[in-house]
Amino acid sequence: MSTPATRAGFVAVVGAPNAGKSTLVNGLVGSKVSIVSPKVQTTRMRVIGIAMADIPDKGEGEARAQVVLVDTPGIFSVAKRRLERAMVAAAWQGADDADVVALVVDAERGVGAETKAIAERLKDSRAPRFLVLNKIDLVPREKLLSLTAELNAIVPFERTFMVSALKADGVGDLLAAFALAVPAGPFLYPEDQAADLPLRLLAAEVTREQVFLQLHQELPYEAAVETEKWEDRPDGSVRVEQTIHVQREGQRAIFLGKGGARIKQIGARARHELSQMLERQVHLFLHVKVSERWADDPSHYRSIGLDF
Ligand code: GDP
Ligand code: K
Ligand code: MG
Repeated sequence: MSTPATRAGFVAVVGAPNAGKSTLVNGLVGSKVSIVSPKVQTTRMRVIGIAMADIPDKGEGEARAQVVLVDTPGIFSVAKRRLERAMVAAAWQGADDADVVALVVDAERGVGAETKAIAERLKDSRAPRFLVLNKIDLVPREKLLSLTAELNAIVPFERTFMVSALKADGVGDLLAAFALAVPAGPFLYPEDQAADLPLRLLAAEVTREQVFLQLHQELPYEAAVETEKWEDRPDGSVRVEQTIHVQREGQRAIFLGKGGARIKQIGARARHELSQMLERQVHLFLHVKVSERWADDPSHYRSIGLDF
């Protein structure tokens, strides 16, 4: 027996608030990943779920696909200041870098201002566009057809899917289509990490946010946070170990602060934020490490979700 072929890629999930994106991602991933929305908007794409699919592979047996679902933080910001505008531009760049962009629309609500604005912007996207009409359990079929026409008049979609994320209706077909739309190639994330990867990345972002808040302009752009261990404990709590990578010994001293006061403060705030988001007790351990060349190796950006 030969090893099955593999496929892997990114699907950007975009759509107005409450369209059902999180519900859909949970359905695609198949297990309940806590999808939370941190305030931080520093990344261009954020992994929100990883779905694995078995698909027929051009008559030659089965292929396994890893579909990495990302959102693009910042797309909704009303960009007034230069930095905000830059972040929104970067968010859209993230959508363009994906292998597929899926626009999720609440079919009961129809095309509101936000959906319209996103659809307009998708005109410039190089990635293939999939339209996902969600909440079909709430609307008659005729409405779905007119909605499809209305959206396709704004920007042509390659494919249209009608699903109920809540009732898991049509979600399997959508996953199979994503799986066939991502390129052939090796998995992007180790399978044994795939389940908690979004949580690892989230935890890294939460700590990074505290670094930004507490160190102000001092140096944080050069620092990166990596979640190295994620351990679910039998009592329902989680033990998280993270490394803050800095580039010089002097930076390490700034992070630690007098008698370690600063790192303790960063850790305490990050732990608090994270346990609120996850709704469970968190034990957080932070290490500060001088990794001079760490920031030069692009594979590290992927591992921490900074950029792709
Ligand atoms: P997001 O803001 O796009 O992530 O949307 P959420 O996934 O948080 O969903 C917003 C609301 O719509 C929640 O109350 C969901 O339960 C509900 N919802 C999502 N999908 C469906 C669906 O297929 N049918 C119905 N009836 N409700 C849905
Ligand atoms: K929501
Ligand atoms: Mg959501």
